Amino acid sequence: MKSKSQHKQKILITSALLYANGPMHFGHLAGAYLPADCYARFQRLQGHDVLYISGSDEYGMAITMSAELAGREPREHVDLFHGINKKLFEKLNISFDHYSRTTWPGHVPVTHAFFTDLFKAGHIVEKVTEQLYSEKDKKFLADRYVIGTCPKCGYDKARGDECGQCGTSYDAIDLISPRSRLTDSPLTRKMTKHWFLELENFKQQLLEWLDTKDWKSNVVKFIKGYIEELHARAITRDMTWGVPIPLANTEGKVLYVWFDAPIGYISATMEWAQLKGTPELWKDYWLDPQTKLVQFIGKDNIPFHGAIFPAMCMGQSQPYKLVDELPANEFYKLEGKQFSKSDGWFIDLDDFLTRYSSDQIRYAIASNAPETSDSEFTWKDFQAKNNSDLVGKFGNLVNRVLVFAAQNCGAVVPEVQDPQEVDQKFLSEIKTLFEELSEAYRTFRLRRACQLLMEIAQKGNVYFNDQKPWLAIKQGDRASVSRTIRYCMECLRLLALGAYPIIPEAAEKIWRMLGMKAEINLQDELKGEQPLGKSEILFQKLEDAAIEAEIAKLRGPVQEEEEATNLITIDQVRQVELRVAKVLAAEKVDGSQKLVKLKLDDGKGERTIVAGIAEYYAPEQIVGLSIVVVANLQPAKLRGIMSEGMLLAAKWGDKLQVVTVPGAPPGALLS
Ligand code: B3M
Ligand code: ZN
Repeated sequence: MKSKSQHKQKILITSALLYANGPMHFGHLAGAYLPADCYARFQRLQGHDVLYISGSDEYGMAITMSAELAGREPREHVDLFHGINKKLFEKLNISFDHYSRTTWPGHVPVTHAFFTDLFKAGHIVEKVTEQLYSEKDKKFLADRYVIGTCPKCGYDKARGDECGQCGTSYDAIDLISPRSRLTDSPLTRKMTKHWFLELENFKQQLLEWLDTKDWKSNVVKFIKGYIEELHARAITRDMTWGVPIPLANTEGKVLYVWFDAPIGYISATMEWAQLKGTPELWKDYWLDPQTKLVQFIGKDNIPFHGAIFPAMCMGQSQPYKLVDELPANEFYKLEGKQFSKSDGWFIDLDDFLTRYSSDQIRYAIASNAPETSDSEFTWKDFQAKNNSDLVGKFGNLVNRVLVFAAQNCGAVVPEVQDPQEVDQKFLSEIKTLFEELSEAYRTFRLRRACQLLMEIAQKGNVYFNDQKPWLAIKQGDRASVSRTIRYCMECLRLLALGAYPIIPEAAEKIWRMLGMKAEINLQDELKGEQPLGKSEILFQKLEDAAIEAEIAKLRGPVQEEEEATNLITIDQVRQVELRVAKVLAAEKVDGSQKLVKLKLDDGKGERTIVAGIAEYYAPEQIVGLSIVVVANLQPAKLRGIMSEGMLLAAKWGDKLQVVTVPGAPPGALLS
């Protein structure tokens, strides 16, 4: 992979800063971390001077809301998840040179310097404007505390800062019918003072800069459209968790998280340099036009990386690097739906990694990476990729060659005398594929890289089969055996180097099994007679039963998770009065498919309830049962009948079963 002719380049790689408000999931991994890590590993193999930086995004409402929900102070909350995510990244072999956090003290002065430069140059101005105010909570609500209808696409659950459906980013005040996410109450507009970044000042410069980029066409198009409509945006918020505003009389207000977060890339690099004992070294990356800045993000972060942060940098007195490559990935879903911790639709990575290796998930994601359109994790695909590619092609070649060599070649790398045309042809073919593979990594195409890797492995398998070394052994043709095995080992060496960006653990194992002394990064050549290391199986087959169990689990714990995020107190539980009631009579409600009217004995007298169980129970089946009702529910009229309570029933799939307590007298209290 190392090409001797090219010069050593400084490559600064960043992955979007992950909100420290929950454990990361495959969706994050697929968007901003795995592709960046593969790229970093590839460029290190190329011999470049790579610096790979990321960290936790720890301010803003994504944090305060999630902390509130969990009953923690924001500080405790981010400490917890920063730690959890940092460990997860380690387990997944994401090779950051530094993983920082925006709450480290060194982040404040550089953020202030950004603000002050922009302020002095007249790009930040103070305005008194209308903001969304909640009469109920007696405070201004912005961004994530607000939901409403997207002004662009009409999605009715759009967030206050950007639309989850079409990706447009806007100010909360632009939402149609805004409501509080906390209380669902409608919001009004009220005057308050804020500071605005006059983004239209940078419009021309941004457009000219963008013209020099040959990024994915949809990304360029999106950014262009965004720049065309650039307007001043508030960069301060009415809250206390955040970077203070470096101006007098700004109590109760802080900088908007999207103002400070991208500056976090720079402050993280400063922290890295400080920890290394060379505090000025960050400048070699951020202030040197020779450095190549590559920023990996998910598509929902395009406006800030492709327009707003570049504009912020253009307005600085120091010559900060602008992004050179912006590999923005589409969404990676889970079995067809977006990963969402709050909706309980996710896979616990920590738990996942107790049963599967990081290489297995890295390969599954890379081979199905959301590069040009959304893609998804499915358990079936995970199993298929593991069994057919990692076990069937890749692992199979490694194993058969090394086991054969251990048994028949004295457990060393065979020396070759006079290679034949077929051997040389094989080597040249896999080298060509290997060049293509390098090109795929260079151009951010991990799906293609996985295909090429498997093509190389398959070429190796075919060559081994065709050369039949097991027959040559029987015929006493040692020279042929040595040639075949040596060329297979050359193939394994290339496979290890080629696989290293995606499945580094397996690659390093192959390296050791080949008996290489130096680390894989040094890309040693094989030497004849070099003793092989101990060989081991790289990947295990995943059985159907195990995968079926995983799929079943995905549906199960989802509900548990949902409940866990909405914990209530024992007092709240006690407010609900559950009582046994005996069904005296039941009849279908006229004109309704679903409703049944029940006459009950609740221990004190008779009451009527209307329940949606007609599709599951015939009226006569339910008469005589001792059911459970919520006895203190406010009465409500259903189809003109006053319903005084509701019954409890379990619903799953297309089944429904009413909860009964056989033998309990009417009126008995449940607790
Ligand atoms: N934390 C948004 C997100 O997770 C944000 C990225 C910041 S990058 C400077 O989508
Ligand atoms: Zn929208």
